[in-house]
Amino acid sequence: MKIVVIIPTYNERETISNLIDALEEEFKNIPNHEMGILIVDGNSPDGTAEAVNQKKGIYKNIDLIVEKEKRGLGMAYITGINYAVKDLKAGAFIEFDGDFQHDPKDIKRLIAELDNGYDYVIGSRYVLGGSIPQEWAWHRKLLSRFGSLFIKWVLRLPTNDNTSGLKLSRAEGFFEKLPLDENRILSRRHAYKIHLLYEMYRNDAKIKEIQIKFLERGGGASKSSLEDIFESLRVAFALRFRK
Ligand SMILES: Nc1nc2c(ncn2[C@@H]2O[C@H](COP(=O)(O)OP(=O)(O)O)[C@@H](O)[C@H]2O)c(=O)[nH]1
Ligand SMILES: [Mg+2]
Repeated sequence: MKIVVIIPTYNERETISNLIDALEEEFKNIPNHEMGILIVDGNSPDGTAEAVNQKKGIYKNIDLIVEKEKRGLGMAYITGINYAVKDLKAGAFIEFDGDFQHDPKDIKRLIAELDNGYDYVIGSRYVLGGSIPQEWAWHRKLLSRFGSLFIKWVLRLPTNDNTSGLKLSRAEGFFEKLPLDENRILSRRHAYKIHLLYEMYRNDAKIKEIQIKFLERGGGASKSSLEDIFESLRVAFALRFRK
């Protein structure tokens, strides 16, 4: 199957080249699938796209979309998912961060569960063996843990990590059912994740959570903010109480 790793970037020049090298190395351990990388860059002023273009000269399985401007994480993924499935003919796609917080070695573990028949594989920080960065301040750890629990409770979800950014989705049978345009997605930013998770669940995807260690950033700075926490609550309630 063709599987595309989608990576949104905004000012990730410090990490993106090493990340691409690490992913390409890992792909060698996945001989039964055709692997590709799709970077969706929000027109980063730091030259992230140039760094990606250099790697495009070395590896033949990299695509790059440069958006007109930074439009939010959700919009970057929507652009990437549509391109991966419609243009690159991906049978599955993986959401993956561009800052090394996700471990390239987890890719083959996600794919192993796809091969086992699962439709939606979540890299989970909140199942046995999973973790968040030790360096995080206590209030950040608490917010992340209770945020996931709260979303689980509001939406009656079976899953434990409901804001994880690392996941694999099977396209066939699900792509057409997902709200993958700016008029239907309930958040253009980080909270888009909750909406897609909920739709996969509602559409009876076979879901599997596998433990991951969420790492500290490899460099650069986070783009998420307090606003994203409020948006997550808004999206959860909007889904719960929609007609
Ligand atoms: N294209 C694009 N990428 C983004 C945007 N916001 C965040 N990203 C990228 O998405 C990934 C996850 O974002 P990050 O800020 O690390 O979120 P955090 O891990 O929740 O703090 C990183 O690779 C970011 O560079 C955006 O608005 N547009
Ligand atoms: Mg990050």
